[in-house]
Amino acid sequence: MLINRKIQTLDEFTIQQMRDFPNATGELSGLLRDIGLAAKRVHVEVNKAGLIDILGDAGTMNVQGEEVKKLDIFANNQFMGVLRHGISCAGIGSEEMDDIVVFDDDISNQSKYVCLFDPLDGSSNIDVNVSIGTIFSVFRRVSELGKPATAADFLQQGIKQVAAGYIIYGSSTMLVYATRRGANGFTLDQAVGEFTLSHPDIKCPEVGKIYSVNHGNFFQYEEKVQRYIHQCQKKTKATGGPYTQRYIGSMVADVHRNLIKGGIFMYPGTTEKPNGKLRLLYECNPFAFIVEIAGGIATDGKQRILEIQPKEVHERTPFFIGSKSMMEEFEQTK
Ligand code: AHM
Repeated sequence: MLINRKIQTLDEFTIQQMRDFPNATGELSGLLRDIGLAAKRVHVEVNKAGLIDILGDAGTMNVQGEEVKKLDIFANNQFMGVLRHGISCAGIGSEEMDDIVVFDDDISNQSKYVCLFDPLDGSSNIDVNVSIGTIFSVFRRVSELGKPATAADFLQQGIKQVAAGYIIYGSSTMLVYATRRGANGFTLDQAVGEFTLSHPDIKCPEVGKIYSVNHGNFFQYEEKVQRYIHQCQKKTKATGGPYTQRYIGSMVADVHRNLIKGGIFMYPGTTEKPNGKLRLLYECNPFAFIVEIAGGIATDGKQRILEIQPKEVHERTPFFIGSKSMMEEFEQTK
């Protein structure tokens, strides 16, 4: 039988990367393998969503006061489960849970990483068969190894992330993750149930033509944002405008598209919600890390997302992210 050695699985890729570091313990590869496993389980359920009665509201509210869908709970339990039973993670924070969960057992207390995740982002799109995603962020603990993880392990600046990634459950299921060495994308080969390297060394195009924002909130945005949106709609030789507007309402899908094709995604503050909707730790930090590694820029409109010192795990921030030249145009808008 012919074996196509051009195909590289997620596990092969992470192990190969690890071999370049003689002191690596393999914990990060293990953690990524665990995340890949949970992602495959969620992929299966997402694909069954129209067939079985897993759709609909679970009848509870999450800590943000939003309706929880059943699939959110399923995804949360899968990611928490694999990380708890793995050997690489000392604790987790989830967008679906009020507080961090410290695993506090002999193996977990020896683990050097903690993980934060949004198990199912864009969940309002589940019922209508639109792409949704999982977002994750990995930090090295600052607390003492051998003891339980602490809140300080989770409340680190985004710049300290060791790895960050997302899974998009779309026309195909893809896992993209970045470390300081680069951003790489893996597509799930459903025939064999493996994530395989399909998008090596992702670079965000420096110039893009897509802008993504919720236009319904236009009159609630600050004037600078309104002026920039108008700028995006103008015909100019310098920028190649007008740009194309695309907004799915699933950040994973919106930012993924802009990362691959070039573009800017904005979730600004509004008069009603000055800090916007998106969570710094669960949504913005991981994407800021991935997009910066791929050559793009991410800010809250004033400062780099990755330099914000978080005060609490559920805090929100305005979010602007995308291609370098478009982000610079936005920053220069008066
Ligand atoms: P959700 O997971 O409760 O659906 O909320 C997160 C999503 C993001 O994926 C998306 O960018 C944003 O909410 C869209 O919000 P809006 O409908 O206000 O534009």
